[in-house]
Amino acid sequence: MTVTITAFERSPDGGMGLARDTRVRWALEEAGLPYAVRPVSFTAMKEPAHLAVHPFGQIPTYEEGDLVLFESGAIIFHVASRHPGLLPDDAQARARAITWMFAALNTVEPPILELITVKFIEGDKPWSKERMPLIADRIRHRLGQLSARLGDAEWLDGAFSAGDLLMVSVLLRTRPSGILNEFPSLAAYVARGEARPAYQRAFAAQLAFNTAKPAAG
Ligand code: GTB
Repeated sequence: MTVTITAFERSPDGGMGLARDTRVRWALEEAGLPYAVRPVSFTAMKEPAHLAVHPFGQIPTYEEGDLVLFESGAIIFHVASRHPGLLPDDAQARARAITWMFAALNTVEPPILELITVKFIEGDKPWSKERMPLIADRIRHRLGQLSARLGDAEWLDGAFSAGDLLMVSVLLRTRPSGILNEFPSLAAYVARGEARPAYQRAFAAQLAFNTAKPAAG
């Protein structure tokens, strides 16, 4: 059955791969699942047709026959649950990999999102300059804990899993601030994720999508 995901018609990052369709593309590539991409403009995102697919008017979404999903974590869990390569077979290892998926989205990503919000959306507020270092320190605290747990392991818990896919995707968002490079073992962990052929294909696909010239006419 054909899988169709949605992505920004033009990502504001110009193809740096930071929008959340990249992590879904990556999971689909790891699973070896072909997919189509439906571009959605910022206007269309808030219109009834898209709101019927995504109640919060965002990307990414996932359609497979009559199954319609939103939330990148849920989409990746769905893909990982049905295709080999993203979740271990052993029940306990699988539960731990799923725990890392939640940790990436619920514990590591929130302060990173706060920094992005205060920088790009609330940057004109008088308090934003004062708030920024506080949030940056909160991120550093989390990354310090994560780095301590990772140690010199290749991945978070044995073989590469959807937990690593989400953690690497989340950590990538700290690179523009320079914070990622303050943690050399995490920077190397992210680089290992980026070096995976499936990530490379996903990144190249979103870059081509975001830099394609509009059709003439
Ligand atoms: N929890 C949801 C999920 O994980 O799927 C969050 C989805 C979400 O935030 N989607 C964003 C969106 O649709 C795109 S990814 N925003 C439009 C809106 O809310 O109106 C966030 C994002 C946006 C832009 C960049 N960028 O340009 O660098 C990076 C990430």
